[in-house]
Amino acid sequence: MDVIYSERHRLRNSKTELYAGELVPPFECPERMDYIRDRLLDRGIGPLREPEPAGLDPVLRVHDADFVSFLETCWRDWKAAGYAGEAIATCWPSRAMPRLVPPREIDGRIGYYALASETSISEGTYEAACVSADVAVSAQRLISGGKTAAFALCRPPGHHASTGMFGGYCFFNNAAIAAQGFLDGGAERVAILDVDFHHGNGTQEIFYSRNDVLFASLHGDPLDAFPYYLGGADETGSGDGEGLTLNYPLPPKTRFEAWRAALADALDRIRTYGPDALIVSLGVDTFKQDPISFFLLESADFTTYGADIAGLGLPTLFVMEGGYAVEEIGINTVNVLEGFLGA
Ligand code: SP5
Ligand code: ZN
Repeated sequence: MDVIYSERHRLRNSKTELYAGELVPPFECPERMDYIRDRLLDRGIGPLREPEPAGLDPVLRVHDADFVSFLETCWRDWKAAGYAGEAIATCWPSRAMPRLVPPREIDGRIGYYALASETSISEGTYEAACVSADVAVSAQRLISGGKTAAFALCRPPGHHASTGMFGGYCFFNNAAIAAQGFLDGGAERVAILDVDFHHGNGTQEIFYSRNDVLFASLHGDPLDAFPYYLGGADETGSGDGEGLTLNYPLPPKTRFEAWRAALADALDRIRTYGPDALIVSLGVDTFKQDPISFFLLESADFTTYGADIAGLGLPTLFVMEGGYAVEEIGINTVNVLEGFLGA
């Protein structure tokens, strides 16, 4: 399976994450990619190819221009304000003050565009986010050109990023950009299956009222897990998109048997929808030892569900999302691909 990868993900090298009331080294760190790349090479999955620069056009098909421009200038403006640390949002338009006008001042601007405060912006963040989008677009174009599968080894991840918000370690929604790329390349319908532990709130928001993309997500119940304020089973899409958003919130300590039953339902719904291509938002933070999640999948389970996904028989683009038990992230990610290839 072709893998698209760029070393330039290292440009995303934030030193701080606001976690448990402290600034700690981010869970979403460059070393994650080293474990995955090394495991791909060990298992002979490849070749690894560099992305082609695609420019901002594919990004702007999904994201608001003012949001993209905020990400481009955030770090410069933060430094210009004379602040010592990385850029962190501390104030938002919340329920009681929903004035949706982007402020001029940088603290107000970053809060306007942030969905959470754990994700610091620092030197190189925007550039890395652009390369990550390029990785997704290059992999999508391989499949549009006739390949049956590809792995976009994206970093930073994307599924929490909505049309105009970053957070949850995400800036541009790589899976959504790829989905739009398939449609712009002639596909009529695309399905996105999000198996990351966290709900893909950004992807859901982007396609919520559209009938050309089905979005299905298995995740920790938002009453118990980040991103908390989206991802309920009662969110099913609106307007033309009614019935095309499918959420499977699952409780703490969910084991593979229950998780796999939800996956089987999602796969049935995707089969019925009849998409031209499938995108898998591939987070492996469902692993039992993930430091910030609460499902109990074992390494062998990843192989099993990779084969389940292959059962759809669709052209399939895997897009890397989360997964933070860094020692095992390579094994679990590659197990999904091997399960898929071996089925
Ligand atoms: C792409 C992705 O997986 N993003 C995840 C972002 C999660 N950020 C918030 C982490 C908060 C962790 N809280 C854990 C509580 C454990 N008791
Ligand atoms: Zn996640």
